[in-house]
Parts: sequence; C-alpha cells; structure tokens
Amino acid sequence: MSAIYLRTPAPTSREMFDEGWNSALPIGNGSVGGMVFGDPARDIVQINEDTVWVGGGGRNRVNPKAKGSYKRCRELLLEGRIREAEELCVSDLYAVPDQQRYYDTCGRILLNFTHDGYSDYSRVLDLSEAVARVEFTSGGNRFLREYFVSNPDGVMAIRQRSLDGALFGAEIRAVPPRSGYTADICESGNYVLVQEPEGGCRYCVMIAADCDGFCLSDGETVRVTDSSELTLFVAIRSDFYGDDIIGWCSEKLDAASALGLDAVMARHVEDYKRLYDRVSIKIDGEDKSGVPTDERLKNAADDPKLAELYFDYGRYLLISSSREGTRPANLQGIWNKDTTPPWGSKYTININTEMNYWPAGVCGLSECEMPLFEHLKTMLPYGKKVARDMYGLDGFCCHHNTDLFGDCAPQDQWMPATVWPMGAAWLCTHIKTHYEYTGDVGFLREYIDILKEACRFFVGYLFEHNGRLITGPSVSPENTYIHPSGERGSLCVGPTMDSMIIREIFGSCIEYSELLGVGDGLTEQLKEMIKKLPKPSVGKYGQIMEWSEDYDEAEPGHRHISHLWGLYPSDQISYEKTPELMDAARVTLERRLSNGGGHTGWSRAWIINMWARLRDGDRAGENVEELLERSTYPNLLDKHPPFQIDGNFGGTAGIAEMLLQSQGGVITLLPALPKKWRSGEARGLRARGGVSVDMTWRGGKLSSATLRAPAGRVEIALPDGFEALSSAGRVASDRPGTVVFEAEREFEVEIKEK
Ligand code: FUC
Repeated sequence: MSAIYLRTPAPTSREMFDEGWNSALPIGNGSVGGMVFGDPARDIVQINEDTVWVGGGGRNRVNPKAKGSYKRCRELLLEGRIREAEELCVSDLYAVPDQQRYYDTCGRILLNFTHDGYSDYSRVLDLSEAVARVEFTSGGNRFLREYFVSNPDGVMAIRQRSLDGALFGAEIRAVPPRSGYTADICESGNYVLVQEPEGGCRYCVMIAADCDGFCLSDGETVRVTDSSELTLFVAIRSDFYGDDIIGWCSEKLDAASALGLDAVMARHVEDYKRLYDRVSIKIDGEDKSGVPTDERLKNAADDPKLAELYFDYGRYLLISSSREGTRPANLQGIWNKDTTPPWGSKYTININTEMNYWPAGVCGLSECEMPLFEHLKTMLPYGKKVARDMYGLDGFCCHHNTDLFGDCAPQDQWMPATVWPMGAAWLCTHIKTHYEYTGDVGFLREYIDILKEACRFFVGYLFEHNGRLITGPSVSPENTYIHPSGERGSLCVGPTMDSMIIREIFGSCIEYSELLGVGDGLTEQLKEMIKKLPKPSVGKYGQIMEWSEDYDEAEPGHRHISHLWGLYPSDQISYEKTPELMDAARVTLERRLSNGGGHTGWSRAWIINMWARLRDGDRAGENVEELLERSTYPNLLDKHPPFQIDGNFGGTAGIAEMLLQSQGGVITLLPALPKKWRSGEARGLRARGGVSVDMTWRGGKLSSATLRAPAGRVEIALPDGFEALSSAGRVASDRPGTVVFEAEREFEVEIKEK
C-alpha cells in the first residue's frame, strides 16, 4: 500500500492553522476538496469547491488604447528604446482593471469530539484507495475516523467509529470564511449553510448526519451524543451550475444516505482504482513505510522509494483535483484555505497550469486532462474578443493567466509577465500531446477549430524582421535582459520560447487539418509562415539564446527556463532532431543551476524533466531529491513556497520521463535511470500511440519489457544485447538502433536479453 503516514494530527489552533494546513491531508473528487487535520478532539476539515470564485465573468478588461499602440511599442523596441516601450505598455496595454477573478475557500467544517487526551495515534492517506484514516486510543478505547470525497456520488464522507463499542459525543458545524451567510435546517432535516457574500459567489454547504445514538441539528450545530458510530455526508454546490443549490445538495445527500457509507465507499474506491491502478512503479530500496513521511523527507537522498511515493501521490492528486466535468486543477489544485490566495489560485499559463497536466498522458490519466480542454472552450469567445479589441486581429489570444470564466486579457501590472500573448497557444499544444497519447480522432475533430483559431491570431500578429517572423511586444517569461546600452528590459521582440510554441501549434494545425481533411487557406498560409519562424540559436556561453539577441540575463539563475521549452515539454530540441543543440541545452541548464536556479518547486520539477530528456539519470535523480528535501511540505504537497501544486505534477511527470520516453515517434525504455534506482519495475506507463509499457530493471539495466500496442505502428529503441519478439509484422526501420512493428490489430512486443 502506498500511503502518506504521519504520527501526529495537523495543529488546528488559530495561531498554528496555516502551518497545520501544510501537514493536513488533501482529499477530493475533482470538484469538492477537503484538507484533513485529524485532531482527535478538535478536528478540522478545510473545504473547497472548484467553482467558488470571487466575482463573476463577462467583463471586458482590454485597454481601449492597446489597438492603436501595440505596434508603436514594437517599433520602439526595435529601435532599442526600451524604457519608452515599457512606459507605453504600462499606459496603453495593461488591462483595466488589471486583475482577473480569483479562487476562494468555502471555510471549514469543525468537528469537536468528546475525547479527552489520546495515544497511539496515526494519520494515513491511503493512496491505493483515496481514503484518509485517523486512528487513536482515547479513554482506553480505540477509534477510527475515515474521510474521502466520492466522484460517483458527489459527496464528502466522514465517519467515526469506536472499534470496541465505546460511546462518544460530537458537535459539528460549518464555519464560512466571510460574513453574509445563513445557517439553518432544511426540509430534509439536514444542516445547511448558505454563503451569499456581496459581490461573491452563492453556494451552500449541506451536512447530513447519522448515528446510532442521538443526533440533533439546530441550525447552528449538529449535536451527537451516546454514539459508537457517526456518519456525515457533506455536499457543496455553487450557483455556477444553476440556482437550485439546495435541491442539488439534498438530492446528493439523500442518495448517499440511502446507500449508506459502506456502499458509497465501495463505489468511490472502485471508481478511483479504475484510474489509479492503471500504473505502478516500484523502485527497490529499504522499506521505510513505517517511518513517518515528514521524517522521510529529511533523508530523501537515502530513500529511493520516496520517489515512488511522490509519483503515486501525483497521480492521486490529479485524479482528486481534475475529473471529467470538473474545472481544471488551478495553482492549488482545488485545495485553498485563503480568501485572497497567492496569485489568486488562478490559472497561470506561462508554465503552471500546463505543468499540472504533464503527467496525464504518461500516467494513463488522459481523461483527467479533459477539464483543461473544456476550459479552452470557455476561453475561446473571450480570447477572440481580446484578439479583436486589443490587437485588431482575428483568432484566439490569451495572455499569461486565465480564470474560471475564461478571461484572456492581460493580468497584473508586472512587466516581466503581463503582456505575453502566448497563453492560448501554449495550452493548445496540449491538444497535440493528448491526441498523441490517446489516438482519439474524435477529440481532434472536436478541438481542431480551437487550434486553428489560436494559429489564426499569429497569422495577423507575427511581423517580419530581418527575414524572420517574430512576436512582439512580448516577454520571455518572466526574465529581464540587459541591453548592450546597459538598460534593463523585459518587454522584447521575438523571445525564443514564443517561436517554439508557434512552430509547435502551426505544425500540428497543418498536420491535423490534413489528417481530418479540413485543410484550407489557413493551412496553406501556415505552411509558408512556418518556414520563416526563427530556430533556436546558440549564444556566447554556448547556451540556447533566450532572446533574439544574445543578451545577458539580469537573473542568470531565474526560475523560468523558457528557452528550453523546445527540450521539454516539446521535442524540438532532441538528440534525434537537433543533436547540435543538445550541448547548448545542457549548458543552459547548468548555467541556470549554477546561478541558484531551481529554487521554486515547479522550477525544480521542470529541471527533472529536462535532465531526463538530456538522458542524464543521475542529474535527474539529484533534482528529484532536491524537490523532496527542499520543496515539499510534510503532507508531500509542493512548496513554491507557498503551496502550489504544479511541482507535484511536474515532479510526477519527471519521474515517469526518467523511466520512459516516447517523443519523436520512438519509445525509449529507461532513458534516464539514476544509479541509485538500481532495480525496480514499472507497469502500465503509457507511451505515445496508446502503448502500455511494463518493464523490470536490475543492476541499473533493463532486464525485460512487454509493450501492448493498439493497431498501428510502434518504433522502439532496442538496447544493445536485446531482441524484440512480436506476432506483429516487423518493418524496416530507417533509424539506427530501433525496431519497428506494425499490425492491424492490437499486439504485444516482448523485449528480452539475447
Ligand atoms: C509564475 C511564476 C511564479 C509563480 C506564479 C504563480 O508567475 O513565475 O513563480 O509560480 O506563476
């Protein structure tokens, strides 16, 4: 069993609450989230719902002056008049108001029990079943408390049982984060709290309580006495989906109560396991599952199995924060304690939201990525309006943030980030990745128009300079350069990352339009334009240049490594396609790291993926250790600091990337295995093409592998001394060291030592 194991409750006192939260355990069903503190006497479950945001949608924040000014800004940049360009940007391009909407908290459920003192305590998050469990002895009796959030039944469940028939009492109530609420008993007898803050979102938290003693709700509190077993079902609903929030919650709670907790739990576990059990990895090492997880984090370098736990946790978190029909995982997934969370706990799309979805394909969780694509549909009308109102152009454009309502106008007034028209484009590269992993042509058909709109924006927006088509005004998120004049600037033309992202979406738009038979004038235009996009250049340090000129960075250890976007997540820089750039990519990474880079959790996670692509297992492994030791809270959530979930997802993707790669049409087994991960096995990892991969390794080397492929073609890099056997037909390979199989039905390939 893979589990987070802690020996103490998370502190719940007012003074300790924020710190306590970082050791509370997250549960969720994609939409409703809870953080379990697990104190025997004064327990807290901090609660969230993914559509409870502050403020509404439908705003047009575009600066009306932008359309007339952005080209002037571009000219000033080309003339090297950076300060003037940036001043114009501040007055004419920043949005009004400059802030998007932000994610909120639904407060807490307080659970006060009549336990006086406790011993033999444990708090466990069982990742194999997605259930949190607290056990303790109080007054000589043993108690078990369980918590989970069910996706199929749409409710949170909390149960306390005495394991030896002892009686207890409890008082339960929801505590909202803001004024402007009412608490009552509704028709069904359930306790309900409705929050209607001014200018905020209307939602309710409803609790159904059942016990074998006495249970009474008075609108303020649910009071329980003389019980040996207490079950609570909790439903949370906002008016994002419609007005009848009370009716919706009552229905969910009635249905769950009729089923009973055991059945609800069985249905939850089955639903969860269907996704979670698709994949497993085992890294051989000392079994430290009996050592509390927070203690293990201090010695990550001697604990290879901790990477296994982190990997399982990443998959758990994705399943718990992003399911079909829910909103995408935001900066904190769905778990947020604050009324004004860091960065609004929104969708920052110059790395963070994308990173959330890096593990989806390789971990066999492509369904969990669907909320991201649904969100693209929400963004599209706003993004088209922003393209038209801000730039006077056709197509779909978004800057570096979006919110629940799909706002696409610039966010903040921060030069290194705000005016960067690439957000929709980066998100659209996920259409390609999703299709590559799933082969789902229906999906492609559904999203090809969005991809086309993202490309259409750049048809109008790109401009020719020195024979190349480049962007501007833009930034290389979120770095600052030093101009030869000594002036510092962030706003620029043609940062390397922009060209790479545009190359990616143009390439996939051309390919998929033709595949679907929907090629048109746009496809032909893109074919011409793609030839004029700049390719990455190598600068004076031997590094990939971050900007179109070989400027020095004001912060050479910057957390963003945008100019290596082509190394990961894209494969535009690879040993196969551009061997000459791989050295430059390595130099770039070394330079960032030797100047203090990788200091945020997500940055460290990106670095793991990059070392994996550079096929350097030991460097990748060292960075996994750094992520665990320096950038992880006791509950194993990622520490930016503060908590931000992207590092969990990026780290999970990185661990997978060390074991299996499939970019560029070739499957590579164990491309970046650290020496410390001497032996182990992986089961069910996914390669592009929908191929499922099982493998074992011993003494740092592959021992055998089985690949299961759907009908089609599979190309595998065959390690020296190995042979590949399959009932599928073997076809000639035009790359050295690879074998190719093809069949019209599903097939297997066995890889064994000769
Ligand atoms: C980007 C990053 C920050 C932070 C924020 C949410 O702006 O540069 O480090 O992760 O997003």
